[in-house]
Amino acid sequence: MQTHIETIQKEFEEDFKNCFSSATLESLKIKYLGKKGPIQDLMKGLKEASGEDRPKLGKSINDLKVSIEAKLTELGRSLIAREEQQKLLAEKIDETLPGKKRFQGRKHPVNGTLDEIINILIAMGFTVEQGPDIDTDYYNFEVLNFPPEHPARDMQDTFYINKEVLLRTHTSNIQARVMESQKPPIRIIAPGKCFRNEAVTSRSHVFFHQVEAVYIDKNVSFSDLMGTLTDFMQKLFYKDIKVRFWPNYFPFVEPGLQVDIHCLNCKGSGCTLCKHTGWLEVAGAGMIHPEVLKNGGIDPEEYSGFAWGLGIERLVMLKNGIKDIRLFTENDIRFLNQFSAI
Ligand code: FA5
Repeated sequence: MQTHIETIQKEFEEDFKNCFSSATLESLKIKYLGKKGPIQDLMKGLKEASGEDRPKLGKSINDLKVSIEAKLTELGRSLIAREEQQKLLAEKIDETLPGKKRFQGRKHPVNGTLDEIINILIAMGFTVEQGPDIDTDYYNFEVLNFPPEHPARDMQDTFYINKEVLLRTHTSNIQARVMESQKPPIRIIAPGKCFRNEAVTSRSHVFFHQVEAVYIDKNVSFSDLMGTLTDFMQKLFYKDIKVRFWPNYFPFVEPGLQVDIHCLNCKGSGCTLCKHTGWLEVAGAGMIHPEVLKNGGIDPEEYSGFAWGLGIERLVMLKNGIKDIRLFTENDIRFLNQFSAI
C-alpha cells in the first residue's frame, strides 16, 4: 500500500507541474480529492491493512491528502491572482483616449415655440384645453356652421377615415366642446395637430399645428379680439411688430378676419416665404357666429365671443428665418441641432 501511496504522489506531482489554469486546477481537485479519487480508495483499502501497519499507513494517506490540498489551495490563489491581472491588463483603460461624446436631446423647434406661445397666453388669463386629433364631421364642420355639401368645406381639404370620422382640419373642433362643457366666462386655448389633404409647398403642409383661442363673456367686442391678438404678437415677437387684419370668410365667425404679420425674414422687402408681399398669413379669427353659440347652448343675446386659430409652423418660420415648412418634418439633425438645447 505504501508503494501505491508513493505512486499516487508522483502522479500528482506530474499533473501539478502541468497545471496552469484554474480550470485544470479544478479537474485536479476532483481527480485526487473527489469521492471516486485515489485518496478515497486508499482510505477504503486501509480496512484491509494489518492492525500493526494501519496507523502508519493512515498517517501516510492523511499526509498525502493534506499536502495535495495545501498545494492545490496555494496554486489556486496564485492562479486567480494571475488571471485577474491578465483580465485587468486586457481591459486596461487608456486615459489619454478622447472621451465618448454624449449628444444632448433638444426640443423640436415647433414644440419650443408652442411652449412659448402657451406660456404667454396662460399669463394673459387663458387656460389650456385639449381636443381630439381624430374627430367627427359634426365637431369639425357641422356644429361650426358648415352644413353637409356646403362649398365652404372646400376651404379645408379633408382626410376622411369614413363618412363620419376624419382627421381634424383645424383646432376649431374644440369650440363646441368647450361651450357644451363650460359656462361663460370662457377663456381657453387649445393647441394641437391639424391635417389637410393639400399640396405640400414651402409654406403649407399636410400636417401642421394650430393654437385655438376662445373667449366668451358679456360684451366681448371686436376691438377685444384685435387688441388681444396684437398684444399677443408683440409679446411673442417684439413691441413694434406690424400686425395686419383683413376681412375673411369662415362660416363660424361673423365678421371673420385673416391675420398677417410683417415678414421678419425680408423685413417687408419681399421673399419666397412671404410670396414677395412682405406679409405672412398666420391666423384666422373673428367674432363667434350667433348660430355657433346657440349650437353650443349659449344665448347669443346675452353673450358674445371671439375665436382665433394660429398657425404655429409659420410663426416658428418667422421667428427663426426658416424658409421651408418641410424642414420641420424631415428630421435632418443638421437643421434640428441649430435650435437651443432644452
Ligand atoms: C382655420 O383653420 C380656422 N379654423 C381659423 C379660425 C379659428 C378662424 C377661429 C376663425 C375663428 P385657416 O385655414 O386660415 O383657418 O388656418 C389658420 C392658420 O393655420 C393659417 O393662417 C396658417 O397659419 C395655418 N395653416 C393653415 N393651413 C396650413 C397648412 N396647410 N400648412 C401650414 N399651416 C397652415
